[in-house]
Amino acid sequence: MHILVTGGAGFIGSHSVAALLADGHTVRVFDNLSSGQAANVPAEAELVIADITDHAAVEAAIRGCAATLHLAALVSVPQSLEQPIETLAVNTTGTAHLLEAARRAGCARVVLASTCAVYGDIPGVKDEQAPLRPLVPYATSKLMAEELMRCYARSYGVQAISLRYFNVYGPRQRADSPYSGVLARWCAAARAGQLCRVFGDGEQTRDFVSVHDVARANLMALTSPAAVSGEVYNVATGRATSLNDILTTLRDLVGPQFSWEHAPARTGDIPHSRGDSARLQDLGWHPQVGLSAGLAELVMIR
Ligand code: UD2
Repeated sequence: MHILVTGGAGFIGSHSVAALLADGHTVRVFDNLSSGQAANVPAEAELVIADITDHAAVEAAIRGCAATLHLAALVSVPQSLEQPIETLAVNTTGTAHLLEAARRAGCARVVLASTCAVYGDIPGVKDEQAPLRPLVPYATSKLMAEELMRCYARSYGVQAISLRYFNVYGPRQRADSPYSGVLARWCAAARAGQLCRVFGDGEQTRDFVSVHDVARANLMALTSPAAVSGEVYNVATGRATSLNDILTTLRDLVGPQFSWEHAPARTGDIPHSRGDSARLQDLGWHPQVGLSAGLAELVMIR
């Protein structure tokens, strides 16, 4: 297939593009390079530099594509609190531009990158039937994008599939912002011989899913005949790992020089997050990268 990947120059995007190329597809990347980098795009893929809110550019880029992986978004929770209008414009209206362009161009399938943030702080393991409690504009913007996906599935027959990623980590995740993912920050600190910082007591847990597994989930959602249009699927391992356990693993990997300090807990931090991905597993996806192997890869590279 010829596949459009919006946000394809970013962290999850570049791994997904590589997985699609390896599966024999041709890929066009659409990215404004606001957080992604042209160097992340494999030479075999075409790169269109444009903004997801530029309707004419989206329409031109989607022409001839049988499917689209829609990753272009503003992904920072704190930025969404400071800039809710921009977040809604890119994440929600951007998805509307993409879906409308898909409808007009006859692009049969769209896969949206959504987030576990739509569940907010509800307790327990989250499956797709769990109550939704978006607590920040980022989460609301993605929930509204999911609703647009359902709308285009029902009203226009676009095969629209949303994936709710849990905490994604892996190579090429940016570590240079205070709001970068915890594993990217800690592994960068470990490589540089610097102290890392633990917000709170470190007993909070997350469901960390490797970007390699996320790329395979994206490939499956784009190609599987069994993926149900209008549905959402969690992308999670089902395992909760505490930050303290990660610190122990990193010390084993790096040595006793790896050290950390504690800082006050982040306001609004969710204590525990764990996803049930049985629905995606029914399609044949299973997480393959264990956390210790994933951490070892992150500590070694770059
Ligand atoms: C993740 C997503 C966010 C949203 C949210 C939904 C990332 C990067 N962010 O936020 O977009 O989907 O889930 O619930 O995946 N921490 C430290 N030290 C650091 C950085 C973080 O202790 O240097 C802690 C932080 O307080 C939190 C945990 O590590 O308890 C994970 O933080 P995160 O920023 O990687 O991700 P999270 O779960 O807050």
